[in-house]
Amino acid sequence: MSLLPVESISALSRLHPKPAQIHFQYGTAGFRTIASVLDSVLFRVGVLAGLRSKKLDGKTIGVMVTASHNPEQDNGVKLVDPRGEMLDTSWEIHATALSNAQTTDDFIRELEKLVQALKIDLSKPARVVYARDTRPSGASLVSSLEDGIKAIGAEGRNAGATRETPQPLTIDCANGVGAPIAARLVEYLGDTCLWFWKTPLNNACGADYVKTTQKLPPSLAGRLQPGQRGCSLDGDADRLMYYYLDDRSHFHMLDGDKITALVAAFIVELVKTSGLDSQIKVGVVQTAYANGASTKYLSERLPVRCVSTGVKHLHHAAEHYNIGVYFEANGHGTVLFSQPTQDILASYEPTTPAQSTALEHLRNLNQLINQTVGDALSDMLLVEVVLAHKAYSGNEWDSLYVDLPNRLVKVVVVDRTQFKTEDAERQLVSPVGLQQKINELVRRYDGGRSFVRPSGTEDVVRVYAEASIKTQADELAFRVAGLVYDESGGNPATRPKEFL
Ligand code: 16G
Ligand code: MG
Repeated sequence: MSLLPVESISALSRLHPKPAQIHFQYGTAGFRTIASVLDSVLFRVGVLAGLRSKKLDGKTIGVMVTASHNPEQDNGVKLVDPRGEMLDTSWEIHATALSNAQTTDDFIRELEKLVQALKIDLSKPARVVYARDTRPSGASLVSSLEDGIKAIGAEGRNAGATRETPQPLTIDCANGVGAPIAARLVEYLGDTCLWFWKTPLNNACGADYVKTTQKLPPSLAGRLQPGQRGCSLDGDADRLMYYYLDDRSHFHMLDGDKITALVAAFIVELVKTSGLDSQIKVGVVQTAYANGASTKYLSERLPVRCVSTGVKHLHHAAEHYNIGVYFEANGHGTVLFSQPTQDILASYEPTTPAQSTALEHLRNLNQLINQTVGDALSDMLLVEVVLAHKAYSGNEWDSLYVDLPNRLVKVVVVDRTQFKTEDAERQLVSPVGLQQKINELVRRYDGGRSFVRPSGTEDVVRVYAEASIKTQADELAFRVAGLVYDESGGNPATRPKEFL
């Protein structure tokens, strides 16, 4: 059986002497008092957290450095058990005893008593995760805690360390109906976290510009800084496209598929953490335009249905899930909570603090999301909430999956009504025989996928193609476009030359 690492504990403990005359008490929410006397307590809590983790076979123990609503000059520390609940009350007395040992030798004697009494196997691993609030005293108290974690040989992880100050978000409202509302929103949120930029209505700006050109609206050039994220709404504020500039100022688009992946994965996680996963099933609805990589990413996590293009089809299908997440790649979409699900959320009684937090987040999302119709500003707030919770930058969000190269081509045909589809627009049934030819072509491309459908808003037929490399996706799209053109009786003399 291993022994206490007495040497390292002694050496480090001497750096954190207990102030004389002060009696500490592990109370309702841990130790809490004026921050200037807490140094030794933090060190000793670090050691104790390591022992508690060993006692629980290496399960992770949490330590939170905070004095909640108390004045700024106060601080405190509390221990959290592996499932997120408060420290087992039978250990509070050990915490109090250790914190009051007068000298380093007394402290070590107390530790030895504790190890013996509780039969702690010191050869077990120990893991401690910790964080602090924003009090000025927090940083130095955390470093005392880290000394304690080190002294007992536990593995420590600072869960608050990587959180950077959130970058402001730039919103391009295409100067449409979202613009005056976004301007009001900025009044509430302050311009450090939200900027709003005016541009001529739908002129080289807005969600459609971003999706079709895959470029930053020129009016935002020089305003969006590397690492910063922005978003564009369309004129009637029912489409949302996100994007960011990487460190080298390269533009990256985060479309409706990326929004689905971000939001659906977050909701699934909350449902699971809240303990409601046997009662609430989350599902996703997409169209054939969803990037194949997004469909793969999502299908590995939850049920995914494909329906015909158009919000009405997606919305209707999403109503069949307990929580249905739908976004078209072009940025239309929302999340729907069924009535029975809303009832469950309202009445469910969580049994641990972690369940309770997750439940609260679900209830808040249910309030935040506009479930009547895809509403770009409400969707934007939803995305911001998830990014803040996950502490994701644009780059981290983008890395959930890597888009397959793709190409969308329009074909002007004599009569687009001769094009008829089935299987959520993925198969052409008319003109007869054309689907067969497309299938033969697709088979020749690695990772190839292509479908053809008549547009519902323009007098054209749309061709979509994907392949594992960009030049192949382009070539496949143009070849399918060529088949469509020829099949529809297009004049060979006016056949676009890129339709190979
Ligand atoms: C409309 C639809 C949109 C669809 C698009 C397809 C609504 C509110 N909008 O904008 O959902 O993606 O048409 O256009 O339903 P297309 O048929 O020309 O490809
Ligand atoms: Mg619109």
